[in-house]
Amino acid sequence: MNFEKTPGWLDWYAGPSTPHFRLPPGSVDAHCHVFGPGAEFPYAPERKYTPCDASKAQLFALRDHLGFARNVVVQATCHGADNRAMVDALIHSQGMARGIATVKRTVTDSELQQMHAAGVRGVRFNFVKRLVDFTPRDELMEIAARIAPLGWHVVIYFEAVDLPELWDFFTALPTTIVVDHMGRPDVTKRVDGPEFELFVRFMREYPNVWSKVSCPERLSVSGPKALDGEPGLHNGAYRDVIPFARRIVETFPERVLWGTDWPHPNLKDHMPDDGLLVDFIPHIATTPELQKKLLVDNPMRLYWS
Ligand code: 0GY
Repeated sequence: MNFEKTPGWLDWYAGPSTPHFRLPPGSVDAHCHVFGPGAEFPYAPERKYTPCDASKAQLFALRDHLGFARNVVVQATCHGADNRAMVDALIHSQGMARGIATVKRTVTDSELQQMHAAGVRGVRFNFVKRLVDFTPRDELMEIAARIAPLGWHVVIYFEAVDLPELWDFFTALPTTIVVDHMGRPDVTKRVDGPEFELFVRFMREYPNVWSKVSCPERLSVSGPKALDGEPGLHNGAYRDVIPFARRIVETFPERVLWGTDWPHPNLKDHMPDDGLLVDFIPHIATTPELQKKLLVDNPMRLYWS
């Protein structure tokens, strides 16, 4: 089947630079996706965008190029609840990838068991309205109760303004919770203002809540340009995101994860060079101890123990 990507959609960056920052041995890219290829794994009819293809082989080549050892492949909304492309990537990873699935309440126990055997360790609940249709909360709670006995967790994706309304649902979930991209803070607001304070409170009061401190390219308003106007992360690119990510890394060093978000769905202004994104890490995790927790110890504990 042939798919035309959504107009305005940028392709992922071919030929990423070699990072200057040397990742600690055994580092995990804990948030990335595979897209299709559409001819082999068709995109879901209910999808809100059609991506460019991004295969498992291309993901594994990027992993090796950047110096990561492992991946956590997160089911993207363009594949709906058809997890075949993600599971296929896990099966061909020689144990070096884990997965996060999207399931409906109709999923059978044997399907969950098969996904577990392939390396799936969680489900994703997406509340970003431009990406998915509404799913009733009781349906999601039922799914959470089904996956909890497997030792899986729930990954949640939402916008900061929606946290108050989602609070009661999130805090009732029976599993570990992993928040994508720090709950998408509005980085034009203060890092100690009420909106981000609520997110910090969420993590402080609920020790089962973890956060990915990923996606500066998605959250930034100052953008990829460094202070001297050149693209590059050594001199101020995505600088408006740094205080937010650093605060979370330093306050909750045992409950943070990092990922490239390759192949970067829905980016229309610029496509980041993944090598330069890796060079962003020491700006938000500023010591070797914090870097090892973020990139190795925490993801290994959550996904491989
Ligand atoms: C991300 C972010 C986005 C998309 C998805 O599953 C998806 O389609 O997660 C986004 O558009 O912000 O983490 O990949």
